[in-house]
Amino acid sequence: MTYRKLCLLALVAAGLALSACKRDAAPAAGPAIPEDETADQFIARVNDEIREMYPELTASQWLSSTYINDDSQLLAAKGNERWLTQLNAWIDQARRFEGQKMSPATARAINLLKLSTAMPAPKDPARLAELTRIATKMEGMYGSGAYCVGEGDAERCRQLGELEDVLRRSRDYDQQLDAWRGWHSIAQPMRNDYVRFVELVNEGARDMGFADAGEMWRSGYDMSPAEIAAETDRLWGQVKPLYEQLHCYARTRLEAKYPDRGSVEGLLPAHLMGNMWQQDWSNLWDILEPYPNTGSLDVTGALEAQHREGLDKRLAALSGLPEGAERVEIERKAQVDSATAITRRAEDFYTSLGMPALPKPFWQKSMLIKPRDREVVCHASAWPMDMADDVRIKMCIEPTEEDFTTVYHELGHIYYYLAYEDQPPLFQSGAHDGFHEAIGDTIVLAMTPQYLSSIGLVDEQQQSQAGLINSQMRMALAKVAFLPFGLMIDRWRWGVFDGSIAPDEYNSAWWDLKAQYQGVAPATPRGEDFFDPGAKYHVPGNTPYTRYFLSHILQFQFYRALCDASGYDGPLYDCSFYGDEAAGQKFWAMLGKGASQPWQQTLKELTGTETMDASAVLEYFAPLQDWLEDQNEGQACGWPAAAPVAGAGAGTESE
Ligand code: X8Z
Ligand code: ZN
Repeated sequence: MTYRKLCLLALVAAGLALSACKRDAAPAAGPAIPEDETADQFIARVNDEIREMYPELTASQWLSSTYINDDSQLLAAKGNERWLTQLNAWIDQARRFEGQKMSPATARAINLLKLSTAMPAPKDPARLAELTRIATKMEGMYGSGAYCVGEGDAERCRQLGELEDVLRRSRDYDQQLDAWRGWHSIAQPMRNDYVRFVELVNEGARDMGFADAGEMWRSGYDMSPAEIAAETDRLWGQVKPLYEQLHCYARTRLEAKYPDRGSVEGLLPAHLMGNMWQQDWSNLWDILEPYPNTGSLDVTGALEAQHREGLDKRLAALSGLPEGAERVEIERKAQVDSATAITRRAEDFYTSLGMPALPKPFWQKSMLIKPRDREVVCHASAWPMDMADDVRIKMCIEPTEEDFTTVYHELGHIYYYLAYEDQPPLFQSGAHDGFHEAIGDTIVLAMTPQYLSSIGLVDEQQQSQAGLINSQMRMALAKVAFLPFGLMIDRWRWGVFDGSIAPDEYNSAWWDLKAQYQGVAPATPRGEDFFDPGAKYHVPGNTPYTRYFLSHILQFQFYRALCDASGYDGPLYDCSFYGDEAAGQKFWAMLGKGASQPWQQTLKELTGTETMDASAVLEYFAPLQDWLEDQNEGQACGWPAAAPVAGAGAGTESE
């Protein structure tokens, strides 16, 4: 597997650490290297060594993400240190073969080896160790971050989940602002660490022959770094008009809901979008639903009702109502029941396509709910622990639509791992990282209102224009709203890595990009005493983000191809291939290829084309786009491209 890809699963976050296979040998010197080995033999040896080291690495990472404390962090940092040292040694050894004849598969594997971490480490051992300590520390700070108010006995602390609940449910302007600012305060102390982190990964990238870490990230796409950057611009150009219509519609509705403060000089106020990062606007359904009372699509309401029913059943089975610790115990059990039922439901979609049931270790070892007694990184991830059947997810599942679809997303990663487990380790990753992110989301697109009603989550749907627009809006709030966010995070990091964004401009550049791409602004000043990028998991977790932008284009291409494979012949948005084994076989065949060939070839085998293309996105949302254009008629759509001065950059207000 390429470790880079694992990050999507959280490991990359820490830079994927492998432990040394010989405990008592200094990994840099390592076991004796056969002097006369060929390039093919070298890659075979590296693959063997990875297989052997891997479980120890993932175990230390899993432990530190599911039980954050000083000890687990020490072990995770050390594990990473050993792995990155070993990786540097392998990359050094590979230099012997430069310019030599070798099989295309071996050349590909050597290239993947060089790109296998998102956290290139300096050769200098002290600075390498410093890097792994900082990375582990930042992820721990994010996982255990809490916003506290009051003092002494009156102190009340809330973590991300509770603060997100406020944005999800409250429509009180000030409560939302307080929750949004509260969460962002946890990132302020990360700023200096992040500055140092950037220096260290850049040194590592340069040691490997790249200009900087951003160029290294852009080198993993079977095309030049400049070409993939241009591809993302091209794809954004295709979907931008659709996003602008959605933005315009949302702004009009927000301005009506919050008179005089529903927008910030034409931009959407960051704290009012129902989501901490404004990447998914689904929670604003109450404000943005096009046709209220037209067949309910309230999946969260249905999941909550199922959860309450489960709890009531457990309580009814007891004699008398439990109190105190006993009551808490019952509530925990009901929470596990609900999370397990959601995960079983997602598994059922995959098995309906002919894919295997999830292996036993998945059910024994996954973390499905937030533990009460320790700090964990709640951000969802999927883990291949041993390159075989020990696959797990780590989530803090709540009965909400967002978590429901995230479980389907995570199982996409899990089924990818299972499908490519027979590939050599260096090919055990996605065709590119956007592919890995797109698998589960392709399934989410197939979760049509008809599918949701077939599993009892929404009422039977009447066919009508209003119902169609409602269901398109539901999908657009998740998928279209995401697109500019998927792009701007790495626009910021590419700039940070190449030095065009200096440390004393981190926050202002962040809000300029938020304004430019998303048309979003903070309602109160966010000067350089803040470090708002650090409040998004993937920044302290060091997970590249362009993958999600690409995934949000690719998943529509995959979806269209699988609909075609199932023999479907209607409007794209109405297709569900649930239960279709022909579609399943085609999908599984693609997953099984892993990274063994250029992604263009893999894409061609599934979709018939070698290019990423947003035409399927536009085809899918054509009815909504027409409707939005109608709704927005007469409005001055669009927004100023820079952050308003009052909103970002200039202010120095602190909390
Ligand atoms: O991080 C994730 C997944 C794990 S790979 C939960 N996602 C991005 C995010 O939450 O920011 C999925 C969509 C975008
Ligand atoms: Zn993912």
